[in-house]
Formats: sequence, C-alpha cells, structure tokens
Amino acid sequence: MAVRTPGEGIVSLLRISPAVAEALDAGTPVVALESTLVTHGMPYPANLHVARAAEDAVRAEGATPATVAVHRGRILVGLAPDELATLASVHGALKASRPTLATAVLDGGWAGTTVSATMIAANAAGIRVFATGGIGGVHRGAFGATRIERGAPDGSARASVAATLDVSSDLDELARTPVAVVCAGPKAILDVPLTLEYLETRGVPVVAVGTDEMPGFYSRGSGIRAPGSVADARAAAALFAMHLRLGLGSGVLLCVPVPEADELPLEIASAAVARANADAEAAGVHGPDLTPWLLARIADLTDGASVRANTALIVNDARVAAAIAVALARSVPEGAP
Ligand code: PSU
Ligand code: MN
Repeated sequence: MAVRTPGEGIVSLLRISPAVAEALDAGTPVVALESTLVTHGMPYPANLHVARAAEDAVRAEGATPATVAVHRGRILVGLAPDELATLASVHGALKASRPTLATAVLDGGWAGTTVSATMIAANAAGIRVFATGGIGGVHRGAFGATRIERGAPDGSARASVAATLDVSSDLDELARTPVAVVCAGPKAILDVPLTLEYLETRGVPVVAVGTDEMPGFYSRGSGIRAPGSVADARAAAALFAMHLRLGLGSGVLLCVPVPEADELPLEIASAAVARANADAEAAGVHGPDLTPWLLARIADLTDGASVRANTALIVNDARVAAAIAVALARSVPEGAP
C-alpha cells in the first residue's frame, strides 16, 4: 500500500468552490466560516440569515468567505448560495467534529462542521483565518464539582458531583492546527476560567482584541482578565504572523466582544445560562447534544434576545476576521527576516 501523508488524503476529499480557489491561487485574503451554528446552533431562518450576513461581512472587508460543510462524501470549502440555503433548512444534518468527521463524510448527507472540523478543512485548503461565534470548551462540571446542598450554608451537607469530562474537541484542535480562530469568547455556557487554563496548558495563545477583558460571548465583558490582548485587527494579524513564523504548530484564539447595541446584560445572560445548565442536568442531556440544547434553552429563557446577540457577534467576528486576513495578506511574507 502506498504511503500517503494525511494532508494528501484530506486534500483529495476537499471540494473548493471556484471563488475560494481563485482567491487562494491569487493569494488574496480568505476567511473560513463554520456551519454547526447553522445546522445546530440557531433556528431556521435566523441561521440562514446569519450565515449570509457573515459571508457578506467578509466580502465587505475585501476578503472571500469560505463556509465549510460536508455533503455527498466531500468536504465543501465555499458554498454556493443554494447550497447554503439547503444546509440551513435540511432536517437531520449531522454535527461533524474531529471525532465524527469520518462518519459524516461516509454518511453522504449534509453535516455542519464544528470549530474543530472547520479548522481541519481550512488548514487542508491553506486558509489561515477562521471566524465563528463561540468555541466549544470545558463544560461546567467537566472535572466534577462540589455542591452545597440547600439549607446548609455551613457546608455540612456538601455533595460531590461526578466529573463528566465534557471538554470540546475544539480545544485540542486549537492545540494542533495552525489556524487563527476569531470568536466572541468561549461560549457563556462553559466554564470559562477552566477553558482558559486548558488552552494555556496546550500552548494556545488566547488574545482579546481591543480590550483587556475576556469577552463574555453574549455580553461584552466577563469579569475575567484576558490572558493576552492586542489593540486591533492589524496587531492581531502581526501576532498571528509571528506565531506562524515560530512554527509552534498550534492555533491562536482571538476574542472580539459582541457589539454594544446587541449585547445581553451580564446579569441576564448569567442567569439564563445558570438556569439552562441546571435544566440540562435535570433532563440528563450530555455529549454532542448538550451545546445545541443549551443554546435553544437560553433562546427560550431570554425570549430570543440571545439569538439576536448571537447573530450580531457572529457577523462582527466575520468582519474582524476578514480585517485580520487582509492585514495578514499585506504583512511581511512568512520566513522573511
Ligand atoms: N457557537 C455558537 N453556536 C454553536 C457553536 C458555537 O454560537 O452552535 C458550535 C460550534 O460549532 C462549536 C460547537 O465548535 O458548537 C462545539 O460543540 P461541542 O461543545 O459539542 O464540542
Ligand atoms: Mn462535548
């Protein structure tokens, strides 16, 4: 059997759209966009609206959008408008991440790609910058918890809760794939401090753009200091270019706050998140179903305000990612002194 590098294998499974192929050939900026937020993260037609708006935001900054999805045994990099519309409305689309990408490709139907699968596809296609809403991370209680039972403020009735070990494969993907991921902070449904600790351990720079504070996804702030910060898209591009030049192998997580007009107040977001997490535990939801379940529950609890914030932050991330891709394309070529 011929020995093939993994790259050759996956490259043969990519179907790169004409617009994306042309941009890559010409060396003009391209931004990858994920599609699990379309298939599992938002209801129809808000999902189609946000997917189109994110693509438009990338174009408005002078870059080419490359929405990634799986269909008919191929990994699509760049979707035609009718393909995007089908993806947004199709029932039963799979959720493809690193552990489920092979199943999704073999399945033959549609699959949305998570952050991990989209990074894999982007890297294989030669796309360096990628925009999403929120990454997966360390779920609350992943490493177990101690709960103080009601009526025992002295802690005499502590109950320990078993670890779920629910840590998104997005985090290890960031550790192994050299792509810049632009997001609005780890999703508010997660344990954000533990997610930051995990990324530090795995060698992933986490950098807030235009703020010192970790963006809180639905809210601009989180009350947590960001591990790193840069002033703007140009500085973010310079940092990422140096990270690539050092050959560190990992990705970079760039965090951009949701636009002020569309944010949820931190107290409202925190209350909805806490309630949704408690409801999920009571309902016994776990594994890959957990993230979509929590997002839908939070949308209910906030009367749709979370979907508006989610839409705004995704479009804003796409815009900033495009500005970073443009700056990167203009910067000193890799390897130059
Ligand atoms: N951000 C959103 N909505 C989503 C997701 C992120 O606002 O639906 C998706 C992303 O695709 C992310 C995935 O990669 O959720 C993480 O899923 P899990 O926690 O099961 O790894
Ligand atoms: Mn998980």
